Amino acid sequence: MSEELFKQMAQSILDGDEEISANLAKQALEAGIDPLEAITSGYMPGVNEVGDSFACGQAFLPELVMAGEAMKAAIAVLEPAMKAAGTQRQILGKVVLATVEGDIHEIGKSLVGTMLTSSGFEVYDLGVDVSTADILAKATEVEADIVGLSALLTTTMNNMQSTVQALQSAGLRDQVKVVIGGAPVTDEFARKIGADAYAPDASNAVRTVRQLIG
Ligand code: B1M
Repeated sequence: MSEELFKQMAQSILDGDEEISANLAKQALEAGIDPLEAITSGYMPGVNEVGDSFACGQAFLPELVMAGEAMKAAIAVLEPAMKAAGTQRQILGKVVLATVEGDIHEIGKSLVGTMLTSSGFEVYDLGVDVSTADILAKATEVEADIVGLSALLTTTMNNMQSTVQALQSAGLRDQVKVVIGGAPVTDEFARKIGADAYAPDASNAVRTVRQLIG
């Protein structure tokens, strides 16, 4: 049954249909399907297919926008269940999270934020297109344990390095660990720019942050 639902979820993203994607998310919750599983096995294949079609010129910006909106509508339904699943009451650490400057992709970053919140972290989500100066200011203000950076564009991933350097120059690098992620980012890139870790997806981000905080 979930296989059929997952196919319909992917199709709702391909069709850019917010109403159907949200309804399918409700059906998944009613059927007791894990919300993260619904995102990963249901909606993500759809969003990846739209991305691939866009890359080879078979889909255009409006389709990309509609797919993003349909994905957000589904996540809005699933999010409360993800947060409720977190039973942790004690704050495990403070995370300042942002999509780097020049980049407005928010869905993956927000998903990482939701998962971290539901796992017991205090998350300061600064949003998208956030400058290095703003990230540094917030990390200093809240005495962050972790700075989490997301980038979806090959052109903006380099802005992650300036944050690592700014933390270094401010003398905070020993206190604050940097975790990076997003489609074009790799483990090798994380090492190259001096970040502490790379996480390929939201659940790995939680695991990685837990390990870094010890
Ligand atoms: Co854009 N876009 N987009 N887009 N978009 C991509 C990224 C692209 C790969 C599509 C393609 O060509 N195949 C391509 C980038 C190519 C490249 O650089 N190599 C691209 C492009 C080119 C663009 C524009 C330049 C298009 C244009 O204007 N001509 C433009 C850029 C605007 C800008 O940022 N300045 C643009 C705009 C948009 C929309 C606004 C229309 C929309 C975003 C809507 C929104 O976020 N509100 C959009 C969308 C939807 C996509 C795709 C289709 C889907 C992204 C997404 O939301 N995925 C994307 C293609 C693709 O990814 N296959 C594409 C779902 C999300 C849950 O996954 O974000 O990967 P993701 O997050 C994952 C992991 O990566 C990881 O965990 C998440 C959950 O598992 N992760 C982290 C993410 N951040 C993390 C941080 C961590 C750890 C893990 O630690 C802190």
